[in-house]
Amino acid sequence: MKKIALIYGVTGQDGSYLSKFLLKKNYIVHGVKRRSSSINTHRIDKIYQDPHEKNKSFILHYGDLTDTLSIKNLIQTIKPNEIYNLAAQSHVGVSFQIPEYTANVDALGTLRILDSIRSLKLEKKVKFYQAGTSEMFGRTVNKFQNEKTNFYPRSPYAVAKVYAHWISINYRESYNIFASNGILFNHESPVRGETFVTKKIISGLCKIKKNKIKTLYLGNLYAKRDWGHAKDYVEAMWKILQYKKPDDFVIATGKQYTVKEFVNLACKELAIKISWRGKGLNEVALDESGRKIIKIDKKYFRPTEVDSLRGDSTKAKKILNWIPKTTIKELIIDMISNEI
Ligand code: NAP
Ligand code: G4F
Repeated sequence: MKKIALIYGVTGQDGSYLSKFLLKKNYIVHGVKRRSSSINTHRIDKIYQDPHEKNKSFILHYGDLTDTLSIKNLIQTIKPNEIYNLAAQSHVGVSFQIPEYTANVDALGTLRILDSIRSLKLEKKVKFYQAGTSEMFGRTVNKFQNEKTNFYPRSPYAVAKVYAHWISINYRESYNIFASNGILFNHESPVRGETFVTKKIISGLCKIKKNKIKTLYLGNLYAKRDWGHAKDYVEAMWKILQYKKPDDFVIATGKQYTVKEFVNLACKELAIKISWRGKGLNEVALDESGRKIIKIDKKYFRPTEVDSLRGDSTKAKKILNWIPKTTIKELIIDMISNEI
C-alpha cells in the first residue's frame, strides 16, 4: 500500500522539494495551499505537468493553519501516515511587523494540527514532523549548536517556533503522538523566497550583470549563517519520520559564512570583480568601473539580530545516516544557473 503524506506549506520552498522527494518514493502526497488573490503555486506547477504524475498522486486542498475546522476535516478525511508541518510566516524580519499573526500561524497552527491528531484518535496512525529552526538558538554563546544547546529566541518568529517545538514534545510525552522536531539551519535553493538574503543577493547580482538594476541594497553584512541546500534538507525531514521513535534532530552543514562572504562567493561565480569601501551604513561594494553596486539600507536591519549560527548535526549523521551533500559553491552555482 502506498503511504500517504499531508504537507502543510506545500507551496513554499521546502514543500515543493519535499513533494517531489516523496512522490519519487511512491507516496500519495496531499498538499495544503492557502487561498490567494494571485497564483501561489508556481513552485509546484511542474509536478502537475510531469507526465508520470498527471495529478494522480499529488492532490491539493485549500486550507490555512489559522483555521482549526479545515485542519481537523482534512486530517479526518485523508488519514495520512505522515504530516509535515512546513507552513509558517517564515520571514524573521517581517515577524517584527506582524508578531500576532506570526504567533497564530507558527505557534498555534502547530498546536491545531497536534490537537486534531489527538482528538481524532489518530495517535497510532499518524507521524508528525515539525519544521523547527536554528533561529530558536538566537543569541547563543555556543560556537556550534546541537540538540542540547539552550534556546534564546531573538524575534517573534523564533519565539513562536520555540512554542511549536515544545508543544510537539509535550504532545509526544502526554499523548504518545509520534511528533518529531527537525531543527534546521538555513537552507536555500533556486526557489527560495525572493526576500531572503541569499536569493536577494543572487537575483540582484544577476540583474546588475545584465544592467537591469544599478544597485543592490542590503542590511547587516556581518551576520553569520550556516547555509545548506533545501534538496538535502527535505531528505533529512523524511529520515526523521522513518526513525523508530520520535526525536529531535539538528540539520546543518557545520560551515559558516557571513552575508558579505556570501556576496563575495556569488560575485566570484558571476565573474563580477568587486572591492569593498567604507564602514557601517556607508559601506559599499564597487565594481571594476567604480560603480557602487551594493549599498547598505538600514531598513533591512532587525531590532534584534542573530549574529552567529553554526550547526552540529553529529546526531543526525550517527542515527539517521544523514549528511549534507551540497557545498556552498554548488548551491550558489545552482541558484545562479536558474536565475540566468
Ligand atoms: P516558505 O518558502 O516561506 O514557505 C512557507 C509555506 O507556508 C508556504 O507554502 C506558505 O504559503 C505557507 N503558509 C504561510 N502561512 C500559512 C498559513 N496561515 N496557513 C497555511 N500555510 C501557510 O518557507 P520554507 O523556506 O519552505 O520553510 C519551510 C518551513 O521550515 C517553515 O516553517 C520555516 O519557518 C521553516 N524553516 C525554514 C528554514 C529555511 O532556511 N528555509 C530553516 C529552518 C526552518 P504561501 O505560498 O501561500 O505563502
Ligand atoms: O535570509 P534571511 O532573511 O534568513 P534568516 O533571518 O536567517 O531566517 C531564515 O533562516 C531561518 C533558519 O535559521 C529560518 F527559520 C527562517 O524561516 C528563514 O528561512 O537573513 C539572513 C541574515 C540575517 O542576519 C539578516 O539580518 O542576513 C541578514 N541580511 C542582511 N541583509 C538580510 C539582508 N536579510 C534579508 N532578508 N534581507 C537583506 O537585505
